[in-house]
Order: sequence, then C-alpha cells, then structure tokens
Amino acid sequence: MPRLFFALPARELAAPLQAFRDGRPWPGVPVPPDNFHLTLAFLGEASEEQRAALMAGAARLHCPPLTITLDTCGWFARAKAAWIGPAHWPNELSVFARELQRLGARLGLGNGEQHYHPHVTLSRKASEAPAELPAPAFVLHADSFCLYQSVSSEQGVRYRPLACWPLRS
Ligand code: 2AM
Repeated sequence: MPRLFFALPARELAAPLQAFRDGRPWPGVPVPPDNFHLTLAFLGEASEEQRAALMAGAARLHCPPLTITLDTCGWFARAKAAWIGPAHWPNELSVFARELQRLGARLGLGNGEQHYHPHVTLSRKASEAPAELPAPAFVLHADSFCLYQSVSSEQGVRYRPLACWPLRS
C-alpha cells in the first residue's frame, strides 16, 4: 500500500535552501531539493478507500494562506533528521496540522496526536545537530497544500503530489 502524508510544498525555496545547506558544514545525507516539503500530517500506508476518504476530507477543510519564516536549524536525534524550521509560526498552521492528523486518525492512519513541530528536513542519517550558525530567514508563502505519496526507487525515495488544494479561509 502506498505511504501518504499531507504537506506544504516548498518548491519555491528549493534552490535557496539547497544553497544554504551546501554552503556550510551540514551533517548527514542531503535530501534532494525536489523533495523539500513541510509535513502537516504523517499518515503511513493507506488503502485506496482510505486515500479517497482523505481526499474528500481534505477538500472540506479550510485554512488561510500561511506565511512561515524558516529561521532556525535543528535535529531530531531519533529520526536522525537535520532540518530548518520556524522559531515561531502562525497558530493557524498548528490548528490545520491537527485537523489533518485527526482526519487521518478517524481513518485509522497516522501515529496519534503528536507534538507538532513544523520543519523542512534538509538531510537524513545525521548523527549530530547542524552547527548553531545563524540562519537567514527563508520565507515560505504557502497558498496550497498537497497529499503526497512516497515512491521508492533505486534512486531513492521521491515524493509525488497526488492532489493539492488551495489554502483559503
Ligand atoms: P521528516 O521530514 O521529519 O522525516 C514523509 O516521510 C514525511 O512524513 C516526512 O516529512 C517525515 O518527516 C514524515 N514522517 C515519516 N515517518 C514519520 C513518523 N513515523 N511519524 C511522523 N512523521 C513521519
């Protein structure tokens, strides 16, 4: 069964974030810039029926366009992911992520209600945190969100948008 998640695309920041990461010492294996995204809700393996219900549910949700300033680097030790994320973020983002998590949970998907810390993973298999050098502020203007499928191939994992919806209040 395909692995799914909801996320905000971060395509417009792909080149600047790649340049930022590659221009300083950065631990781990680089994530290809085409894969940069800001996860809203992790879902895991979903059946066709679950996918259809996710799409119907997502189309009914509302969230205004979001401006998110990525200005802090961090590291999830257990996941070995090194990332850039916002030090502060709009409450609407947390509310929307929770709504999407709940949509998944009602269908038996995801891993429960988790503490939500928005981030864009820039590398994996990182065994240490990125150096605490000042990060410039990268501004993500999100006016849509997407349901993604993780597609594994010999070239590694790729994230394919299955459907996207506009962010509007
Ligand atoms: P990450 O970027 O912090 O690794 C697709 O795999 C997306 O879902 C990734 O952005 C990943 O977050 C997130 N993800 C993968 N497995 C997860 C899990 N078990 N719990 C929460 N999020 C997960």
